[in-house]
Amino acid sequence: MKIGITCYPTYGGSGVVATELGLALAALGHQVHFISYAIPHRLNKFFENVFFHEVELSTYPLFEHSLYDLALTSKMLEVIDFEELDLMHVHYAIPHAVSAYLARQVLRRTNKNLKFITTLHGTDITLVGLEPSFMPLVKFSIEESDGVTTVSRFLKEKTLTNYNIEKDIEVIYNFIDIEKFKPNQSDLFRKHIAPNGEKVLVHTSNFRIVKRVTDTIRVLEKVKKEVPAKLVLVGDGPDRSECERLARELDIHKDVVFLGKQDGLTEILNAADIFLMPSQSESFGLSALEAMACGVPVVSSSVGGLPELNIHNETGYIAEIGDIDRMAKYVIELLTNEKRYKSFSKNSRERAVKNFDKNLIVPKYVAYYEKILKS
Ligand code: GMT
Repeated sequence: MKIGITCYPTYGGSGVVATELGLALAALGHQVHFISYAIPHRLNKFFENVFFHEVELSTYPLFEHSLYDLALTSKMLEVIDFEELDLMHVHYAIPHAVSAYLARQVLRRTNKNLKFITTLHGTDITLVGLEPSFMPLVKFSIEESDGVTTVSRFLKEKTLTNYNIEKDIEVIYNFIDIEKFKPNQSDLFRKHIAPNGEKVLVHTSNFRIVKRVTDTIRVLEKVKKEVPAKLVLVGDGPDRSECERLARELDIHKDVVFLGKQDGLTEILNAADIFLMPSQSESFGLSALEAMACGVPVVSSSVGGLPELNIHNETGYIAEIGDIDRMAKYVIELLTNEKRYKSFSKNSRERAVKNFDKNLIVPKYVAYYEKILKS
């Protein structure tokens, strides 16, 4: 197949999933054309069957705000025409599904048929999509998509109920490269971060308020009263300054390591004992899956799709949003019970391998593409 993929290229898990999916499809022999305003950051070298088309934004004195949605539509039309795409697969509803819809309508004028599939990832449904100015368009573009997938059962339910939609939605879970994200014995990074044998808690995110990163610092404060521990925070975003401030206020800043944005995630995860995900909203939790694949148990909140990923008392623990005491209690319990820790660590890796391996999930997308193309 010749597939066009549009995603947010530089920010967040939806872009990671879209890029890894495109690369996996290309490795299977499909031709993949990424269409976006910047090159997705995991497309950092030459890959056979992968092409990138940059959406250029024209400036004109009248256009005080950039017309990205329209420029994206035009670029889609150009690529669909020149490259004879079979299908567009857009990730994140706003504005990508709307642009794909527009492209399809334009093509209908010339009797050309284009199918487009929308994958919903999270806040496009649970947060920003609900804003009154976006809601009608999100509903419309979902209803008009030839196929719709969500990354969890939770997100499917939310889509149907929040937008009052009646449509077949396919749940296709996020996936992981289990050969890349795997346990390894190298302890170089751990020695650097925790030179005195402290336990290591890790959190990675884009530091948006919705991630509740400050909770990880409050959890560390409580854990440290029982077990010597460090907290490694990976990523950057709006809430980082508040986190830095809080670590100082609680006088634990020497034990909180802010690494900023990092590419070498597997080394960091392999130095971790526990992964923390205290989010206020999380449709799936891709970074928790990355940790699990490295054999790191997860202590998370109970929101959204997290219980579909992190199984309470098996791969980690789940607590109510903001219940710092309980999260800290769970962390201490795991860090002080070696037998339980080992079994949770093994279960985490096994769950990632059995349920979320790229080689299991990518064929589900291929089968879905074929189904939609035939419909
Ligand atoms: O919806 C978002 O906040 C953006 C999106 C992203 O680009 O990071 O995140 C969502 O998609 C990820 C990949 O499918 C999921 O793993 C995240 O759980 C989800 N984020 C939220 O639901 C907050």
